[in-house]
Amino acid sequence: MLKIVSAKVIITCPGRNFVTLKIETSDGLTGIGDATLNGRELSVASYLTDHVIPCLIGRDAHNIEDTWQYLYRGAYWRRGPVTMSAIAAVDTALWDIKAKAAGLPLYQLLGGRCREGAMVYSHANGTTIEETLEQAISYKEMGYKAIRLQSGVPGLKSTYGVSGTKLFYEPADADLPTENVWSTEKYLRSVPALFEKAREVLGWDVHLLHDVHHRLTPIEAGRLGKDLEPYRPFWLEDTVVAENQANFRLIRQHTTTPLAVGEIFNSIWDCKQLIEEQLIDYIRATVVHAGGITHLRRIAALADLHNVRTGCHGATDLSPVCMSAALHFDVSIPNFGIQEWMHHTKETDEVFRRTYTFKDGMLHPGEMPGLGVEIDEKLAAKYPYKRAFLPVNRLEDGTLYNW
Ligand code: EZ4
Ligand code: CO
Repeated sequence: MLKIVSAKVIITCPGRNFVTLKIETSDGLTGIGDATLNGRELSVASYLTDHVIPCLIGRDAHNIEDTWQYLYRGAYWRRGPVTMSAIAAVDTALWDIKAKAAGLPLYQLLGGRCREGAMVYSHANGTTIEETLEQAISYKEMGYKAIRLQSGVPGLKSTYGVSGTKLFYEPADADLPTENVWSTEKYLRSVPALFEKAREVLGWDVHLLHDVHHRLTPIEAGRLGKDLEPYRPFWLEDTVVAENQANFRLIRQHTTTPLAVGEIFNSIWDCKQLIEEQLIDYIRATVVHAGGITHLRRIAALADLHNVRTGCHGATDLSPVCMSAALHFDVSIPNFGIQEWMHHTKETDEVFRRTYTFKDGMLHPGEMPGLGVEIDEKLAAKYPYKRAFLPVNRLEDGTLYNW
């Protein structure tokens, strides 16, 4: 038995907030898991400290599935982003420990490699089409095989995905929510123009992606998908809010543009209908927000039965601990599609010493036993938590809308 003797939550803000769970065992082995929930960080920290950690002490660190069931079924209150992020942190840390105990990189315990590395996509963004494409060209030169394009919308002051600091688009940017203004009409006119120009400038040998960030109705999404078909996007992401999964039937009736969804999903039940009815092509659930490696593998297995591939969320609010876990998962499953990757700040990469590396458009998890990432607690303590909110979004007449 590998007894859990202690566990603690580490909160740090090396450019943005991260919440990390660290578990220690009787053998002196430690494991870490990402518990970051953007804009709601302290609620997961409290869930772990007040309600989970007391139950972990004395448990066998090797019994990952039983611990997962204990925290999910045993809590009576199931699902939700706070609960599932907390469970994910425990699950990831236990997989880290098990792999270290075995002396193997985690992907070996998940069945070994299905591929050399995980193809990643990066973010090109700018206030104008020209600016966005300039950035896309530089990503292509760096070797990226896939690039997400987001551009400012003429007539709108600001919009999702466009930042001041290009490489690090960081939406949780203020200690009270900032406000964006939205117009579907203006937006729908701007995106096909971006993609038309992008194919002229970038050619056809690079995958192009776009994130709508939940702002359309199903019929509007059908229209956009149709308008983009000539430019063969790799995917169109989060076209509509997915609370009502049946909404996707209407989109599917109108376009063959591949659809991706799921970065805010926290359980297999959020994607069950979308996957079983083949209403989507890529599922974007992540390790940290969807119950850890154990639960994400279950989602991927269901997806594999229905021709749905994975495309894990990988924005800056997913810590290097989550990214590392995602990469071990990505290389070990048969139905991997693509992995999102945004660069973290230099300070973040110093606090989280990671061994994953980028080469020729792919990320590689590395060969260190475990996850291959360690947190420098002393350095982490130098960056105290800073309250930060995601923006809200309003229509031009002031109506509160989806961000
Ligand atoms: O808005 O991660 O595809 N990526 C995204 C992100 C999300 C943030 C929210 O925490 O949609 O930019
Ligand atoms: Co997104």
